[in-house]
Amino acid sequence: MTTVRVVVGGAVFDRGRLLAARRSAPPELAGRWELPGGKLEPGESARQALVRELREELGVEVEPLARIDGEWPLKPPYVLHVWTARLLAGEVRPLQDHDELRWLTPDRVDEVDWLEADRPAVAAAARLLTAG
Ligand code: DCM
Repeated sequence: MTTVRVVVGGAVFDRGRLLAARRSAPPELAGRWELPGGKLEPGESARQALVRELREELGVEVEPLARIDGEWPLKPPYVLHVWTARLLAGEVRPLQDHDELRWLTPDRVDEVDWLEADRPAVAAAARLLTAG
């Protein structure tokens, strides 16, 4: 029996915009856009993993806010969970795994080529931003 393993992605909000990150690796995902994040390590909560991953990948501190309902399949045994998060301090920089970052207003989230798994959560995040 295989237990699913969680990858946590962050819908990072700042001043009414959503952060999109373009992957630089692996080759089959490079150039596609995602909600940045990564795999939970043993003993870690989703909130802890998100804080750690965004510190490593983007050099910023975030505060996870709430989970977006749903769970989306990735390459087995992984599933994607998404949390909204607020930028606490600093400027995002692509330190690891990404080669471009973009802040998108909710009416413009469709302008980048999101990984399939991320699309429902991106749409939900855009609705949250629009609702204010
Ligand atoms: N992944 C994804 N969407 C995200 C984060 C990750 O589809 N927002 C996928 C890409 C990889 C896997 O999850 O196949 C593991 O991600 P990573 O390589 O960043 O640990």
